[in-house]
Amino acid sequence: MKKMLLVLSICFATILTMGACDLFGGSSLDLKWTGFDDFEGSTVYVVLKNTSENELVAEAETVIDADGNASLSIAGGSGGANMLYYYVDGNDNGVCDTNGSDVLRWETLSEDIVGRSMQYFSLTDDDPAVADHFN
Ligand SMILES: [Ca+2]
Repeated sequence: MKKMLLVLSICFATILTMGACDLFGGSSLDLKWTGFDDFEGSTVYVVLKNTSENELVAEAETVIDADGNASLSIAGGSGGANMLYYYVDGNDNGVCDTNGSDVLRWETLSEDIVGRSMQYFSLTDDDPAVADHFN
């Protein structure tokens, strides 16, 4: 009987673990940005939230390189669709500003996505509501 309970416990724990790894197909989410030539050396701050529960899944940051590119890899978490919010701290003050100095964007991510490449063109596509997720 004890052996059977042990086997059931292991099976249950495995199922729970597998469920927790469903996000991004059980791997990681690879994010890439290009076109940030005017923001070399600035930090990109990222928040990933579960869409249905508005829960924080991950926070991360990366720095824009000399070619205007940035990349980041976020490990898998709980399942479900997610929203990616990010801003480029254009004035390097560590605060998400809505005065035109920072780039404020969001992306919708399906639960099975493994990567997203984003191209920056101009500040005109900014969404000031993104600041609500950082400040
Ligand atoms: Ca700023």
